[in-house]
Amino acid sequence: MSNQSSITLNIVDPGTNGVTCQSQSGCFTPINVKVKVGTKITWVNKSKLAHTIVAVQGQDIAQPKAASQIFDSKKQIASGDSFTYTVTDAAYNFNSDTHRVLYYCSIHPDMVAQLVITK
Ligand SMILES: [Cu+2]
Repeated sequence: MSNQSSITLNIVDPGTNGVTCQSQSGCFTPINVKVKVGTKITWVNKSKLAHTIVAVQGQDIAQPKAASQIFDSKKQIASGDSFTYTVTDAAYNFNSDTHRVLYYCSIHPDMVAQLVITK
């Protein structure tokens, strides 16, 4: 997947594929994706609820704090809508030891997923 120039990730309702928004592994599907700098990511909201997509400071998923300078959908993504972000060097360097960026939904903070960024 890391060599694709664009990928699509889905946001799905609880129960689909056995996942649930009540757990940290819910809704963002897949929850762990390897991407290269320059890859265009499109998240498609296939769930019935509106969500946001916001990068998280550091690796603390228990009390996620927004890192809006990395990426932030800013507004709610309604059911059927999508949000697009192209992976930057800033994201690659954000957690310089791991090159991982966590992100979450600020409306449902248990929705957490991860990008593993390569060059
Ligand atoms: Cu949400």
